[in-house]
Formats: sequence, C-alpha cells, structure tokens
Amino acid sequence: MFKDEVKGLIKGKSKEEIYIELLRLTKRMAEEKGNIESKKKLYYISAEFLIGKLLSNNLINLGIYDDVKEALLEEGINISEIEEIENEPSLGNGGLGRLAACFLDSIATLGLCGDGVGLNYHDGLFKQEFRDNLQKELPNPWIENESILKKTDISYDINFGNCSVKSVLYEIDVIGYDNKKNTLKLFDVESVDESIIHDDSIDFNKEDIKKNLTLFLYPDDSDDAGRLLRIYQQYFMVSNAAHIIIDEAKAKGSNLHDFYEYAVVQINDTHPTMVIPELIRLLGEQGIDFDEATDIVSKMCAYTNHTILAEALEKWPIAYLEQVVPMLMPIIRKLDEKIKAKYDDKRLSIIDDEGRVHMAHIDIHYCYSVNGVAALHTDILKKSELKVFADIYPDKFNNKTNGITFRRWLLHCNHELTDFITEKIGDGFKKDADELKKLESFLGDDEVLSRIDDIKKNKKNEFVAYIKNKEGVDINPDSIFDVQVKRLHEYKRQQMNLLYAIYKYKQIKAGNIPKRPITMIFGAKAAPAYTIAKDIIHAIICLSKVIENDPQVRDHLKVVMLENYNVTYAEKVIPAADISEQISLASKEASGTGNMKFMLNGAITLGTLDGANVEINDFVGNDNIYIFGKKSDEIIEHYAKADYCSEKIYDDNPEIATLVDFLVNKEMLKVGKWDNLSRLYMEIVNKDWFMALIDIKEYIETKEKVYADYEDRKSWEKKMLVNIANAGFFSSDRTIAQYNDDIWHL
Ligand code: 475
Repeated sequence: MFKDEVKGLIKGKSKEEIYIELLRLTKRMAEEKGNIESKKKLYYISAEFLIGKLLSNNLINLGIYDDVKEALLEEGINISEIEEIENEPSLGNGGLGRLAACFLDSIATLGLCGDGVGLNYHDGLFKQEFRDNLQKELPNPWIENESILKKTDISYDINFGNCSVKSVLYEIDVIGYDNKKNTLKLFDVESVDESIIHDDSIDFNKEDIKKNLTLFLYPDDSDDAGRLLRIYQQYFMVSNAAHIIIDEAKAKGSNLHDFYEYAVVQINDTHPTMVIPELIRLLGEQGIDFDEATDIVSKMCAYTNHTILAEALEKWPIAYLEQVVPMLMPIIRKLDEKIKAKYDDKRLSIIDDEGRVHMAHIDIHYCYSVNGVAALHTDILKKSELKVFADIYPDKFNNKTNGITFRRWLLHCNHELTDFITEKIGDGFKKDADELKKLESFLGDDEVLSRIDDIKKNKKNEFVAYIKNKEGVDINPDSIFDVQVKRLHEYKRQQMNLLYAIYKYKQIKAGNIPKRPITMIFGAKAAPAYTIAKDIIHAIICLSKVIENDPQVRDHLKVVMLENYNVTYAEKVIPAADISEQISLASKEASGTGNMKFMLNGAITLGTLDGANVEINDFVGNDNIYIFGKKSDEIIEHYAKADYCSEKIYDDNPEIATLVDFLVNKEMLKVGKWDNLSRLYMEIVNKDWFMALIDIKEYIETKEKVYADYEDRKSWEKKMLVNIANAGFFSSDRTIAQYNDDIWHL
C-alpha cells in the first residue's frame, strides 16, 4: 500500500528528482512523528558531527526502507543509484565526530530528549585528492539548494572583541529508529561568503571573520590567524548554544535558579569548553550572581575526554582570548583564582605561568562528570595523565566505553548480513543488540558458517566493483582484504603497516610467494599542516606504484590508498574487510570505534592491547583476535624515562633496517620525492616518537600467522561468527543508556 504511494511519487521522474521527492518524504514523515519532549533536555555540543549521508538511514529509521527499495526496483532503479546523488556532509574529521553522530541516532532511538549543537561548515573538512602521489586538499562544498538542512528564524547577535555577527540556525532531523525525532542544531553566520574560496585550494583570508567563520572545519591552524579563527568558531558555537539553551529552559518555565533541572550539557572534547564561562556570563546578565551562576553551571555540564596526547589538549594564550572573547576573560580569571585559592598545586591551575589557559582544566574543575571513552583510557586518565585531578575529584571520573549505531553500521551497510541474522535469531537484535549473542549457538552449524563466508565474499565483490568504478583500481576479490582506515596519525602507526608491506614485497622478490594474494587497503586524510602524516601517505602511494610496476610481485601483493576516505567509503569497505588493523601504540588510542564496526561485520582484529581493543579481546577471547605488541604500562614507562631509542633498534636489527632503508631506495625515488621520503626515513630512524620500531618484529610475525590461519576456512568462519555474536556490547544504544543512567538522568 505504502509502496504504491511511493511509486506514485517517483513515476516518470529523473533520479535527481526522485532523490528530492524522497528527501521531502522523509522530512514530512519526521514532522508527523514529532519531537521527543521532556522537562530536562540534553545538549550535546560538538565541533564535529560526521553524520554521513542520511537518506537511507532515515528510511530505515522510519521503517520504510524496504517499501521504497521495492518501489524503486519496480521502476528499474536500484536504491544505491539514488544514494549516490546525495552529497556527504563533511562536518567532521574522524572518530570524535562520527561518535557524536552515532550518539544522536541512539539518543533518539532510546526516546531521550537531546539535541546536537554545532556549526554549519559550508566546506567542512577538505576533500582529498592525490596529485603527484601527494595529498592535495580541496574545498568540499556539500550544501545544495534543497538539502537536509531546514532554515529556522532563530538568530542571535554574537559579539566578539572587535566585531559582531548575526547567527542563523539550521536544523537537521534526527529520527529515532522506530521512535520520534530530535534535532541537530547547526549555527551559521548570516554574512558567510563562499565566494572567498577558490576552487583549487583551501586557502582563504583568515581574517575576514564575518565572511569566513563557518566555511571550514579545522582551518589550518599553523599560524596565528588560523588559531584565532578557531577561537572565533568555538565561541560562536558555544555562545549560540548558551543562548538557545537558556531560551528553551525559560520557555519551559525555568526561573534560571533551577536551570539545571531543565538542561544538561555534554561537552565533546575541549572545543566547546567556553560554554562554561559563557553560561556564567549570560546568567549574570539575567541577574544571577557569580557564585550561584558557577554553581548552577557546574551542576549541568559534563565533559568527555577523547585523547591523552598532550599536544591535542587545547591551551589558548591569554592574549588570543583577550582579543577574541575579552568578556570571558574576567570570568576565566575568577574561575582560576578560586582553584588557586583552594589548592596549592600549579598542575591544577587553569591559567599557567606562561599565560596559557588550559581548556581541559576548566572542564574538569567546573563539570560534574569527566569521562573517558574506553576502560583502559579512563584508567590511564585516572592513574597517570589526569591523576592530580582524579585524586581531588575521585567521584567525577567515570568510564563510558564508546559504541556505534548498528542501524548504520549493520542494517544499512550490510543488508545481506542483517537479513541472515534475522533469519536465524529473529529481529530482536535491532533494538537489543545483546541478542546477537544467540548466534553462538550456530558455531557447530556448517551451513551457517558457509553462509557467513558467502556474505563476506559478496561484500568483497561489491567493493571490487565499487572501487573499480570510482577509482579505476582492480582488486582481486579472492585475495585477503587487510584494511587500515582511520585518520592519519603517527600514533595509529600506518607507517608500521607500510613497513610490513615492504617486508612482504621483499619476501616475494626473494621467491616466498604467499599462499593467497594479499590486498592491503589504506584510507586516511592527514591534517593539512601535519607534514610527517602527509609524508606517510606519499610513501604508501609510492610503494603501491613500485609494486604495480613489478610483474614479479603485483599478482601476489597489492597496496591501495583509497582517495578521500569518508563515511560513505567506510560503509563500503568495512563489510568487505577480512582483517581489521587496530595497531596503535598501546596507551595512545583512547578507544577506537572503527574496531567495533569491523568486528560487527565479521572482520578479525589484528591489534595491540589499546583502547577498546582490550574490551573486544575480553568479549571474543584470545582465539578470535590477534593481539601483539608492548602493553600500555611498558610504553608509559618508556615515555616517563625517555629511554626509547629507535636508532638503536635500527642499528641492532639489520632485518628491520633494510625495511626502513627501502623508503629511500632507487625504486621508491623513481616514483616519489626525495624531500618527503627522506624526511620520513629520518623521522623513523632518529625519532620515531610513536615507536613503530618497538613492535615491528612481533607485528610481522603475528600478521604472518593471521594470513596462514586464514587458509583454514572453517576455523576462520567460526572466528567471524564469534566476533559478530559478541559485538552487542559495542552498540551505542548501550553507551547512551549508560550516559543517561550515570550522567544525564533524563
Ligand atoms: C580518538 N579528533 C578515538 C574517538 O571517542 C576515539 C581532535 C582535535 C582536533 C581534531 N580532531 C580531533 C579527535 O581527537 C578524535 O577523533 N579522537 C578520537 O575519538 C571517539 O574512539 O580513539 O582518537
């Protein structure tokens, strides 16, 4: 019946028109569902919401995906052709932004009243292209005339030290699975001007705040103007947020003395930290004195930490803040004085002796909850990184292990597996992910095991066709797909995986042919100012060319660097993966969420005991995961003693040295650039800050074992099934239920 209605909507229309019809349909249906309401509301403030394409997910959450798919098929159209038309909003960078998007899905699905608040970046994160084997960053416009954005008439005047702008609020529906909706609120500046961007570069006038404020996510901050722009963006985001939170609470009857009964604010990493002094300031304008305002705000703000990397913890010089947000500085000073008066320990100060404001310290002192994102991460925060704080606030610190929404990362990206699971255990797992555990009863069922394998083969074939069409790359579908896709960072150690690829290349040259061809797939963007990360990308691409040019090797080993890896690409490559590379230096990856997506889709993890890998290991048991490398305690000790020396490893181990030397050999230099390759070589030999060489030997040995085990198909299929069956804990529905029980109390 509904199918006929859809057929009526799309009849005789072009694909572009059909996309618009379906977009409108989802908007109408969301409107009919109405908003989730409650007295107290959550505001999840985040600089990033990496939401991905929304059409199919909205159809799934509205319960009409199958009808629409069939209606399209009857018109001779595959729904994937319509999905292709939607632009992917590039409102995030990596894990932190994707986590925020998964959380919004779960919040609405659980029927909790909670909105996201962020910025409407017109060009988002850059689009990545490879030119001369190097990453080139291009603007990534995504907003079309008619899109998922709904313009509202809500607007605020936001004043900076030297200028004012008018904001405009746009909204995106966040439809719960079989539930009503919440909203993602994205603020924009009225005077934004896309014409100051050129087509072929992400350079622009960083000083023209009225025009540029919401053009890019993470504008290059390697100079003062770039850093100042980040502060403008952050204040613009939180000032708008603070205004709307107050307005909404008042509309519901708050007299502001009871503000915390109406709102709870989750601060996603330090980027939204200024919401604390801004709320105090605005409450002051409403006649509430400083001490009471501070008390109210501290009762309603909670902070999530996503990293222990010191360089990622924001510290803004006072001079910058005086220039951009002079009205906040007296408040920040007072907040700091309170701490200094109470504790005689400089490590706890908000403002340090060099005149820098430690944003995380504002959060920790003035939020009522501080959480890490995986058990090991929270442990490290409490025992070492933030120990001085945990000692004075033992009750504030808590763990919330990350999760992913199964609607996107199973139901949407892997229909075949979803249908098969449903056939075997019913569809209860769609709302209660723990039910996946029932799959373990099929461990002895050969037919079930081969079906799981067939589905994987299917997804591999689909990916082969997709990448051929998109990038013209040929991949052998019978090869092992060994995949590392995530932001590029030295601590994630893509360079160690690259050294493995070099090892395998040399083995094949020496006549040791692998039993089965290997395809090593990388996907990553490097921050525009992160030189070594870009050098690693260059080296990976160069190696892939060296292999491609070598008839002796290319049929046995292929290295692929996906161009412009994003959510859409992730949805294609993760279901096709055999091996999930989670090889960060132990202690450095706060959680990881890709690891969970791979597991759910039946890939086996090859990883270190870092982040949520530790918990994955606990769930699946040692036989169903491949763990290698130094443990976090040992690594933390190396940093404390500053006694790691990569040069010594290089000198003492000729077999390792030859791998590193390969980076600057004749073949590599034929396709690559001396400057980049030699810089990477020097970095690894002389510094290797994230210790690729400390684990390389064990990594090679373990990976060889993984490839060998892959040939015992029955036992591999069992591993796949155990991984899928134990993924339930990593549903973001579980994570959000815990946030609500322990922190939000909605
Ligand atoms: C962690 N992004 C993952 C994930 O909790 C974790 C920070 C500053 C500027 C730009 N981007 C960032 C991150 O710090 C980030 O994505 N962190 C990640 O958060 C969710 O699973 O381990 O690295």
